[in-house]
Amino acid sequence: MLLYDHPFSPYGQKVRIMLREKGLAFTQAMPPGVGSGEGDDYARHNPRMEVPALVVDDNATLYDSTVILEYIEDAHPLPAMRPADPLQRARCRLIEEVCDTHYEAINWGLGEIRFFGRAPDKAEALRASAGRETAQLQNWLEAQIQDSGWLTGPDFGWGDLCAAPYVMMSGLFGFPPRSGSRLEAWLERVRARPSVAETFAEAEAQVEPMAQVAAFLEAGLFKRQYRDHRLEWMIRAGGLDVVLDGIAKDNVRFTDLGKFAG
Ligand SMILES: N[C@@H](CCC(=O)N[C@@H](CS)C(=O)NCC(=O)O)C(=O)O
Repeated sequence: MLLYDHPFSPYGQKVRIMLREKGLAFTQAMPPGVGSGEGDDYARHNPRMEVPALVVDDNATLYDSTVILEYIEDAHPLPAMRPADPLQRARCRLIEEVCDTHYEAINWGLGEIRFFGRAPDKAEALRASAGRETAQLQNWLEAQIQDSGWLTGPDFGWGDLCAAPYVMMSGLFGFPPRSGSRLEAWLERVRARPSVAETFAEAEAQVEPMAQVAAFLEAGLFKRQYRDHRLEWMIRAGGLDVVLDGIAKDNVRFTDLGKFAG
């Protein structure tokens, strides 16, 4: 299998952790022009112009990390990442949904400030908002930890692999779980798994290269994807000007349904 991905993408990390947990071989590639929203060849794989996308065979590419995880679990059921119990299965979906939407948007906003250099005059206020909300979601996640020490069942599984990238990335932005908390202990347990350690190492190695992306944005090589929860976060945190400025400079993008038309 070929996985179009970027090491820093939390959605890509979810997929890589699951593939590694199941011992499935895959190769990784970055789509040409990643971050620009352009590239006809890649649009055939993923009209949303996002990573991850999993090329299953010559005729089938799947995109959206949730869809990809479901496919991997269906096609390669063992070892099972989702427990059999219906309520636990629903909790897997719930944790994944909250993390992919509300949690991801905060880390993405922090990336806009730190790496892409948006709104230097507002950076402090935006960071304060992100820190407050990160703590709220980390409290919520901590309350989901079960007696087993994992999020969704007796063993490491779906909920853990979906939440882990977001909590790890909070740490990269200076908002790790509270010292001595159960969430901090959970993150250490998760990090001890080889699948997670390898995936986190790939993401952490990107922090230094990310220092260059503000210049790439300035040079017009990137158009940042201001979609759904990300857009809401930026506005909610007080960054409406960031959105308007990005539209004026043509360095933000929204979903282009024309890419679905082929
Ligand atoms: N719902 C999608 C979201 C994927 C997504 O937003 N990926 C980001 C990277 S984290 C992306 O590729 N954005 C496009 C861009 O940066 O140009 C999923 O779960 O896979």
